[in-house]
Amino acid sequence: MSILISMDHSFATPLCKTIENLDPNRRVYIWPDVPDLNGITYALLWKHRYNTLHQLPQLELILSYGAGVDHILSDPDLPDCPIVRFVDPDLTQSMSEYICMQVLLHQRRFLDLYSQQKHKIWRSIPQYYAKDIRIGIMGLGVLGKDAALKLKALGFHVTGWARSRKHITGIDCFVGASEFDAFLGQTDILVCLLPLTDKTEGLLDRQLFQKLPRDGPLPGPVLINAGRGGLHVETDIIDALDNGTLYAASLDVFETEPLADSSPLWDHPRVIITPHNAADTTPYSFARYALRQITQYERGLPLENLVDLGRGY
Ligand code: NDP
Ligand code: OXD
Repeated sequence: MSILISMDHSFATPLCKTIENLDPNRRVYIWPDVPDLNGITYALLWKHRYNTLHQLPQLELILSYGAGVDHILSDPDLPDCPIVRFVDPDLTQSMSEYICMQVLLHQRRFLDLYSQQKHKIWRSIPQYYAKDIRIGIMGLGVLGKDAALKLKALGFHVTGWARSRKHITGIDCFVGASEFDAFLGQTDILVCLLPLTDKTEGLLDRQLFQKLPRDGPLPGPVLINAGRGGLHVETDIIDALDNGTLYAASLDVFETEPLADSSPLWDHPRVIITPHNAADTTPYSFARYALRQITQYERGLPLENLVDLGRGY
């Protein structure tokens, strides 16, 4: 009943130590240093090396070190076993902090104010009340719902969009393709917290940006993407920023990570870039979570946060 950790060593080493401290009887190995591949029952994965999992004939359970599982599901050699993704209150709080921070920066026109500061310009820029800014959140799962409620508490007008109907007090919820345009049509700041699946890939493109209204209080629509880079089309974002279809963007995730030095996004005056760390998993919180899931599994109890392979998230 040994555990394999397959991810970058900067995460794997502290994770391994933490699991060993929490459960000294558990054997834990870091790929590829595994003496007996037949003894591995559990795999903890983050961007693992593809086409290696078939070497683990006794593998029974996969745990994703992240909330997103696209990095696992795109392995062409995925074994037929349950996959549990990471859900954690601290991760959720971190994401909501990031989303609220980005929304507030754009609501208060921080990019323009900071640009003025760099040129020693003392000039008032119009400020608008939160209640007059419409935030639309794509994805009302664990992260999207929490961000929606926190933005609502800050006073924003918040709507959300998901695959299935949601009932969240104070949030107008839209569902599916049939209500997508109505949702976009009343969104000044678009926040994306969707998973990357075959249905969501490339969704944030020029056609979508053109559906965002231009009559809000801000100089134009704003995009905040903290889901996955595969959800957006970077050339379309740059064009939309340059031709005024979008006013500004905050991006935590990119088509290719790390973002290439040559990307024009780096130097764009109305883009805020963060290096995919809106909400980081910590080895301590993940070790506790993984051991809890494994213990439940060994006791025959239900696993939490199982991935639906059909839906892809
Ligand atoms: P959940 O699975 O809890 O929520 C996903 C939401 O997206 C659900 O509301 C789901 O709808 C909706 N959704 C999925 N597919 C569609 C679709 N085709 N059309 C409309 N809605 C859809 O995930 P989390 O909230 O926990 O995480 C979301 C994503 O955030 C992760 O997959 C990951 O990619 C990203 N992430 C990024 C981090 C970062 O640091 N940048 C950190 C953590 C996560 P329904 O509720 O109806 O199923
Ligand atoms: C995640 C992430 O999916 O950090 O948890 O991107």
